[in-house]
Amino acid sequence: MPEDIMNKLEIEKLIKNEISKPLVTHMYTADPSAHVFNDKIYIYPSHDIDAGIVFNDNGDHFGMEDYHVLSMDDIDSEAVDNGVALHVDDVPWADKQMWAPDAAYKDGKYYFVFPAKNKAGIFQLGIAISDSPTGPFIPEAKPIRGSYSIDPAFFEDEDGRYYMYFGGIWGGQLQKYRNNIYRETYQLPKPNEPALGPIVAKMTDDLLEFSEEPHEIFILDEKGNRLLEGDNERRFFEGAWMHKYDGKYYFSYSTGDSHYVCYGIGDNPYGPFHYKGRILNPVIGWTTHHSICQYKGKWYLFYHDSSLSKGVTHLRSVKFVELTYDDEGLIHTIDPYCSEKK
Ligand code: FUB
Repeated sequence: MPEDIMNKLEIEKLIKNEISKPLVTHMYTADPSAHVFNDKIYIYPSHDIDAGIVFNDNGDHFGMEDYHVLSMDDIDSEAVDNGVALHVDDVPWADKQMWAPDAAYKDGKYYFVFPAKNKAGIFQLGIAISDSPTGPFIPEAKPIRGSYSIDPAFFEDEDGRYYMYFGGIWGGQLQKYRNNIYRETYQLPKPNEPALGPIVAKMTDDLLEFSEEPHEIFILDEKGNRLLEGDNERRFFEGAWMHKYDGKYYFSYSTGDSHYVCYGIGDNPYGPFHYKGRILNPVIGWTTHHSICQYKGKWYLFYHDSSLSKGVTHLRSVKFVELTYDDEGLIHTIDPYCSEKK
């Protein structure tokens, strides 16, 4: 729901019916990646600021400079801001735009992963490590070799293997790559051509590198064909997330310019994933971004909207709501401004 088609009155009306409140209100937060570590909930969000850059389709107005980790002792506890966990000035290779991050735990260490533009203006993904889930995180000197684009998300499978999902089109630069190679001349496919898929790679045991060439993921329609670029209410745009439910792999993502969070189901971490529907209807603001996590036997959707800033696209707030499945394992669509589930 772009800013320009929503007036202030419409925004106020939606806010009155919002199904959840911002987790914190003393700063703007977005792109929440939620995890349970040591029975507590940790949320790894972007830290939105007003960098004074006007809205454009390249996302230059998302000029974030640092990260804070939020934590909650229980699902109904207040969220605590644990201060600056990583700043762009401390990352030798990064120049600007600290976008949607994630984190994973392995062998006593916490691995924070984040995208940022390097000095040449190209997005890459970096890792930073800490003994604590809240940081501060010490960044590696270089980005992950062979990494590109935005929105990295870790996934630990039940066999203990870790994967990383990433990618985003438009400002996320994924359209500039084919088979992991960058070319300035590469563009988005035509509307009647298959859309670009998100990317996945298995990680090395130390979680610092890809252990294989990254693969493109295919999301298929009901006939088994790849979703087309012109199918912008269903095709992948950015914000990849993976979770497992009842033995199946659920790949979820944002459709960007049509503002949905959607998902597909597959039999393994590489897909293909069969498109199943919408998880979240459009929120106030242009972007939508989510994560899904299980806590004490229930599932939760973490997401953001621009309610606190009354619709300012780049000033968002992290929220959460319970997520439920039907008997077939399909996710009930959530309307963020009406508590009734469909
Ligand atoms: O926060 C900057 C960008 O906006 C993220 O990387 C995207 O997923 C979108 O939420």
